[in-house]
Amino acid sequence: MVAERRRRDARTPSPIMAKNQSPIVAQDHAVTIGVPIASLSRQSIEANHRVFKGYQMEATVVSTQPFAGQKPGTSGLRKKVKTFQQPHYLENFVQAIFDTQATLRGGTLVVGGDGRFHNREAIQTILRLAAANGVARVLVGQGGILSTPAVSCIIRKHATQGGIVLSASHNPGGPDEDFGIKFNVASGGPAPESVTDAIYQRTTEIDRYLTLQADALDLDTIGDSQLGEMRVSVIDSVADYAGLMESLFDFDAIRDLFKSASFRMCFDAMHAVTGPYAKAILEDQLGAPAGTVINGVPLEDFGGGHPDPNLVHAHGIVERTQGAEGLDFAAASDGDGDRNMILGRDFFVTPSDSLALLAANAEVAPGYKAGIAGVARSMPTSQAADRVAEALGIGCFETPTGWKFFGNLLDAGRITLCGEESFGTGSAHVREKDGLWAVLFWLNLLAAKRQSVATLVREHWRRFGRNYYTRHDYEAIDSAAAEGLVHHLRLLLADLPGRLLGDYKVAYADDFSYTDPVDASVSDHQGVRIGFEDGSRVVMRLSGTGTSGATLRVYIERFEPDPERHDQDVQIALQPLILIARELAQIEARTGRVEPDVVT
Ligand code: G16
Repeated sequence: MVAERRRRDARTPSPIMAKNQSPIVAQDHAVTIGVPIASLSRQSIEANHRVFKGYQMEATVVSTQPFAGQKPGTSGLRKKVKTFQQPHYLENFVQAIFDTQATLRGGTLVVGGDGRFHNREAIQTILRLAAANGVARVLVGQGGILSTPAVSCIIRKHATQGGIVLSASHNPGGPDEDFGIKFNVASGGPAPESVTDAIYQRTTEIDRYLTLQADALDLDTIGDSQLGEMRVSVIDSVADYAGLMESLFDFDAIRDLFKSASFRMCFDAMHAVTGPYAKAILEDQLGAPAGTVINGVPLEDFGGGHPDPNLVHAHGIVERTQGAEGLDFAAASDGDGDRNMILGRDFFVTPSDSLALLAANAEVAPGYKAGIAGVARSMPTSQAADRVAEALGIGCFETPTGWKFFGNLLDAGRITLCGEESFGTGSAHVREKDGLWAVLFWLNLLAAKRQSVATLVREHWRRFGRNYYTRHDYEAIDSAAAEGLVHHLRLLLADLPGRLLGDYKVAYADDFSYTDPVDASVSDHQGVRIGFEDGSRVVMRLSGTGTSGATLRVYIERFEPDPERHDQDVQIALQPLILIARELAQIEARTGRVEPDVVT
């Protein structure tokens, strides 16, 4: 692959030169290009063929070839760092974004990431491509840091044409670990499938990208600079987001909660992106004691940890909530700040219950005082929120896994709150799930009710019943074996309804298909659902976010209306259904795995 520069006729005045400027003479090293120019439209060549800032800074056309497998998964393109470090790999994907998203030319783009290894290099690459592709302005988080919900917030607040988030979310970081890139559209939400499909399609045929030869820009100093014709504004990573949070929650009530000596909490930022946000909001604005935020400095390798806020990877704070001296409240967020885990003393709130509880109590927060229009949950998320929606008489939607599927419902005002079992909760305030938002909502709730986390949840169960729920993950299994397992399940589906599996009679069995109620788009094959007559469910699907082999997720749920039976151990309460799932899918025979790697 050859990177060469096109010769520009130096006598042609630059379209951006001030009237009195003398023509700028092309530097000698602007040489003839040897790339398939025929693949570029004349317009796009001319549009990118400029002289900037008193010296030659032309768009360079670099010839390239498609890489296989640049199809975005559940949430963007996630691969090993080493894959992204291959020459042209990131450039191809980013160019595919510019080639398919016409509004970015002349528009404004937000760029930032979770600070993981390769974040800064990737941002510099994106800036050069953005300038060469005619983007007018880029807003970059200071130090390259922006959480996923902050990107969504900034896109919306500044009415930009989109944003690029660099993150592999909860996956580990470092030279041998994971990296990722995701494009968000002008609503602030993850690109819908029509957009990711177009980007992917473009990556399969791409043969050139446009870039600038330019030194790396300073990303650490807030302020504006110029890259060719493009303005680069390094912005405070936290300010816009913090302002939005203050508009939604009762900060005075939360301040009072922190003043009460009996309330003790801890927030684990897992050395990922939420550290600066949590420190600014919880400690500086809300007066939580210094040290409330732990692991608050974003590190390129997350301190060697796995920035996934669940009982396994965030066990440090789980321990701090245990026993009579345990903390009253603890929470954690993930790599890019969109996930959350909520804990009380000796108590773990499942993400499914958290969504249901927030929906049932939304009016405690000023931003939701007027009530909520509806709720949505991803298909594998427990049906706890459905019961709240029914009681409130509001709409309830079941969508495929992936935050992008909530976008249309939020935009159309059909829902206000939404959530996923994968530690994601959010609302119409942005178009991403939002870890710190969920923590603040819980703090607002605790401040309003002055009850413990455990009491709040138990009272909720008493009122609505308890949906026992667990997820079993079998990670990095052989991809062919995983596909075979899913195929096997699909073949079983037609014969399952009416059959008795253990004590459970199958009411329905299908491969979930979703028709978007707003734009009627259809998404098929979103996971195998087996529903039983008592409302219990077994769901199985392959993860769309892993980077090694395949991950089989098994989701199990059982409804228990009787408050006398709300205190069972979750795994024991669900044991019969767990065994049914294993047997039905032939998990051991097909994957060689006896037990799951992660149980949440
Ligand atoms: C992403 C998506 C979520 C999804 C989660 C797990 O979260 O945004 O919608 O629930 O992955 O997906 P899967 O089960 O396919 O692995 P994140 O936090 O990784 O961006």
